[in-house]
Amino acid sequence: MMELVTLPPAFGMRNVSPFCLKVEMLLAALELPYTVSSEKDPRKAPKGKLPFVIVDGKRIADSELIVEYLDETTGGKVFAGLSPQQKGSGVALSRLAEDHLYWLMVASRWLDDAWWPNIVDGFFGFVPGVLRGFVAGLARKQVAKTYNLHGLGRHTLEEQKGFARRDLDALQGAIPMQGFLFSEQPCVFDFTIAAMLAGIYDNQPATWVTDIANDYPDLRAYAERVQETVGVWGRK
Ligand SMILES: N[C@@H](CCC(=O)N[C@@H](CS)C(=O)NCC(=O)O)C(=O)O
Repeated sequence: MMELVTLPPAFGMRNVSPFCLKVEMLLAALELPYTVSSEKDPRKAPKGKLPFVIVDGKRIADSELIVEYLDETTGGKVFAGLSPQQKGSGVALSRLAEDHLYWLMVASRWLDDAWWPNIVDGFFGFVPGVLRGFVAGLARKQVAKTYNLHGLGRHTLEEQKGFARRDLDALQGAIPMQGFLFSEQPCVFDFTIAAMLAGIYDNQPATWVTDIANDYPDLRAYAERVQETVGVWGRK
């Protein structure tokens, strides 16, 4: 049986990582037996990030590589029925969600001074009191550096908000008003986008990205539809 290793619950969410939630949704949709465990320190993961899965004693890290593994081991079930055009659009939308919108969500949690105490409690509660602020502060510096290297961190907050709006506009334009991206059932690309949106809509309290996303009720409805269909929710 596969073990999915995710972050522990935080910010009112059972599964706070969109990458972990995507894999969980896919495992449920494929009706594969799995267990979920948590690791509070991502540095202990094979590539320093979550999720990873443990299968037959082997650890596979990175949600996309896990998806590839699941496709191979189920005889192509993950991408079954998707045309090359649909796969192309799905990968492009996933990159938008996971490599761009994600970083805006991360910044809205980690780099907003008003939200920062939630990070300290939610992610660093396990660190003994005297060290907690110090360890959390070091991690925050790392996030700020990564955000800057990405490029998004070089913009004013107003400009970052503009980038978030354009990402959400693009997603809103791409998703259908009913049903799912490419067929009557959600596919892995629906899981990718819905998991990212769940993290934005359901984290408590709202971040500035949540506030912007609240202007897109169709995206919220879509994220709910995907979670309900597969029976896996990010929130508690
Ligand atoms: N490309 C990776 C991204 C995973 C990722 O960024 N996970 C975050 C949690 S949402 C993480 O573990 N961050 C810890 C860190 O970067 O130190 C995947 O698809 O699995």
